Amino acid sequence: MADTFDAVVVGAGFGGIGAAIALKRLGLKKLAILEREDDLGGTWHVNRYPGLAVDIASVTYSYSFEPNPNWSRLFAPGAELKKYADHVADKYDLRRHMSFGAVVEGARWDEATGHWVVSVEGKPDITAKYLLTATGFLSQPHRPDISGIDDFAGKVIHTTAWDDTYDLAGTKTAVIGTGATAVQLVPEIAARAAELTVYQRTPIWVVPKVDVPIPSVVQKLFARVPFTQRVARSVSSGILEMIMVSAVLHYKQVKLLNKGAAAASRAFLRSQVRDAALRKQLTPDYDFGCKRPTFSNSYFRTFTKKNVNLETAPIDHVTADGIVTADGRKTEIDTLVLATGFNLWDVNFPAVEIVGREGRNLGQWWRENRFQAYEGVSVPHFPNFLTLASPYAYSGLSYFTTIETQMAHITRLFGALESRGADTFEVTEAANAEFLDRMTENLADSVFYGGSCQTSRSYYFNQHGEAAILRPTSTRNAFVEANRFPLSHYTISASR
Ligand code: NA7
Repeated sequence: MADTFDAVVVGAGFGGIGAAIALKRLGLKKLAILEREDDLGGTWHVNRYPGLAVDIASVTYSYSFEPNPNWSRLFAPGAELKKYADHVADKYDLRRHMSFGAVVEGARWDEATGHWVVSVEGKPDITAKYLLTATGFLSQPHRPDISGIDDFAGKVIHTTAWDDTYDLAGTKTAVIGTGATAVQLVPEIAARAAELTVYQRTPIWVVPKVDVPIPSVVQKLFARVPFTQRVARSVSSGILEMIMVSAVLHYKQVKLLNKGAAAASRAFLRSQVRDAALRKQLTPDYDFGCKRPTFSNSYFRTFTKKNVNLETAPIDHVTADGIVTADGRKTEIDTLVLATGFNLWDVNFPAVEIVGREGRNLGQWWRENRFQAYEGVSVPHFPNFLTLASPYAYSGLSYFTTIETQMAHITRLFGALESRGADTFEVTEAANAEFLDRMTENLADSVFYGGSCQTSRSYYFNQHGEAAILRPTSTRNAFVEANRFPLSHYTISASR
């Protein structure tokens, strides 16, 4: 067996980086950050498709304790996020803890030694006192199981494996999928390809993106007077809290807000598309927020271009040179772009096999019972384990809200271990059950249950029909609980 670590963090994206910063601040020194890709940055390293950008304003989509005055736009392009991840990893001296190409196969709690044993493909097992998985929500690409797809003779690209060397100019391209990725990518492909056909199964709500370059005078102001950037963050977060949290999770209380967002999207569509039939095809028949809403100024308008065709007939099969829809029509293509998103509920909760106390297998247990995690981070029967991509962990506001509440949780919990001279924690069954009950009760107020989501095919819903990703509370509540949860919710002990 190789080295023993204080903690193993799985994943070197923003979640893993945040967790590692929290652990280092707590004084844990022997850290191993294991990353399956060949560099850090998570989704911002993997995704490189044209048009990639944040759709949460950058002042909000970043660590509050590490503001970046240099964002070039209100909504930074993807490459700047990767650069920011590099900067933060370097500043907090995390790179030396990172191993790339380290594919974690699984981890098992060893009761006898009070350690996690982590198996990494092709390497000796490593052990650690604590295990934190920061494997992200959208990290297992979904390749659609469409008949004939493997026989396609042209170029196939999944959006998570963009081929920078492939020239789209003059191509006859098809894009399958109309999620947030397609909303960014479709206008870019339309500008290059000779013909573009977009296969839409479910339309998506799109609202305008108030995006402008950030002038250098503002960048300088942010750098010299950080307070000004904090104000900008508060304003942007406040607006997002209304659109992404209140309108969705507090639907019952503020239905008007939700209906207003849908009306704004419809009006925006009217302003971009004159053709009523096309507008109808692009208009969702489910409520705003059932599926993650998106932001774009160019997506709708793209479908009015001569070289772009929206196809809403279901795909029947793919041939060597085209796509045939259920009504027997064939569109000839030479390039097939799969903007088909990610598989969350079958393979990503958890992303690697986790076996806890008395052989409890987390994935199996979640599927046979309900998906659950106390405060979105811990699970009974899994001592010294924090699962950061968990049910009810995701703040609707920004992934960084999720990360920073989790950092606060880590800090409070490990602080308690330290002050009690303890080294082992496990959330109690009672605290976990109370949290799950409360989340379930809160969800009754959300658009997921109060609105009409049946036709949305949203990844927010799992195989049990539960919308078990978003934490159905305000962002403020998430922070308050992360900083003040009763320590009695954990069993805290010393192993020897
Ligand atoms: P999403 O939002 O999961 O979108 C995937 C899209 O692909 C969606 O429109 C799907 O249609 C479509 N899809 C998937 N499989 C098929 C098949 N078999 N046939 C036709 N269409 C299919 O992923 P994204 O990458 O766009 O966005 C992910 C997140 O990244 C986003 O929410 C932001 O948080 C950032 P469906 O809706 O299932 O009918």
